[in-house]
Amino acid sequence: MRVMRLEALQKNLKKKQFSGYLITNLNNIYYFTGFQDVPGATLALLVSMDDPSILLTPPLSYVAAQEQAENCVVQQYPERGKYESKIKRIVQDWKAKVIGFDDLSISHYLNLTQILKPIRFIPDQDIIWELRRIKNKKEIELMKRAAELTDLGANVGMEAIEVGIREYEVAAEIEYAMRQRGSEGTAFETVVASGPRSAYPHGVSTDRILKKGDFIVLDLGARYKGYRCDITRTVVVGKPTSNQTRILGLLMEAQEEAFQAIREGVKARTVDMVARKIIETEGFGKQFIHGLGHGVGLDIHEPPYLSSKSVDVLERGNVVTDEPGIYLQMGGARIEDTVLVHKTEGERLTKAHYFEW
Ligand SMILES: [Mn+2]
Repeated sequence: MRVMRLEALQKNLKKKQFSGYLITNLNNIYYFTGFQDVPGATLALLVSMDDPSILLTPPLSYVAAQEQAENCVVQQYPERGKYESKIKRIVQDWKAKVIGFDDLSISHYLNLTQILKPIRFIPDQDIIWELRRIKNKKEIELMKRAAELTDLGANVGMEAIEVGIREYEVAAEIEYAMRQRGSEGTAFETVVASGPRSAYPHGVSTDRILKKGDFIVLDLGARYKGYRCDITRTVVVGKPTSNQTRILGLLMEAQEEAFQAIREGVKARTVDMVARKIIETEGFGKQFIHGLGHGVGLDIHEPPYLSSKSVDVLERGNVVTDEPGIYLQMGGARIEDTVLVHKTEGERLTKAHYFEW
């Protein structure tokens, strides 16, 4: 399976007339080799047209990479300063003119350009996203497991909510429950945003104490074998006001209508527009301050993007979020599910119930 990915990448390189490609993004390295290193590790996967690919690792990662990485030869660089000179030696063997890359830091880019003159380094991530945005059967299985763990976290979070406890206590309950069943940490920083803080779309969690009448936005996700998931539920502590009921009802309608529009071949911006129109008609257009959704996979935000400016078209095997939100001074609300795109419909991977009010 991963061999096929590498071959597909090489085909794309040929089309774009690159002599080779330099991968440093750890999720991309995992995607092509099956080897997942710790965040912050400095690795490089060098993919050429003809020679076997080479995975370059620091000594700390070398043994694990040798055991786990498929479809490549693993080599180590002895110390931090030797990383670029090792890349230089490999690339010179390719007799390359133009090399594509996914994610070089500016300093690595400048150094490599300098020491490998006249070879040109060209950033091109599309070449990889073209592959990664379509999930295969195995990836979908992993994402469904991540979704089950995410649902569990959402349910535990909703049940934990009560007057008098702090946001971080709810976050801790959510994360413990997911981790205890096999989530690798979280897909992203857990959001428990209450009262006025619910107006921050990425409000993480603080020591604020939950009060009666607060909107509470729970935005969370699990991670399983590298694959992430994303869910948001908004609940009210105690009895909601008619205004809160109205906003939550409107979001549910917008989210459901957009969900019904999801299928292969539909423009991502059309799906965004379906939800946006419903919210605009009720006068909250200006308070829906972000795009409707984003792709999810090894990254929590990845192509395709569902927004009014997106040029993406949905394809079978995309996994995207559907998450309209309304953010008012008094507090905000958002409802989100992660959805798998099929030929004629979408499939909600997250299924945690909506709070009843
Ligand atoms: Mn999201």
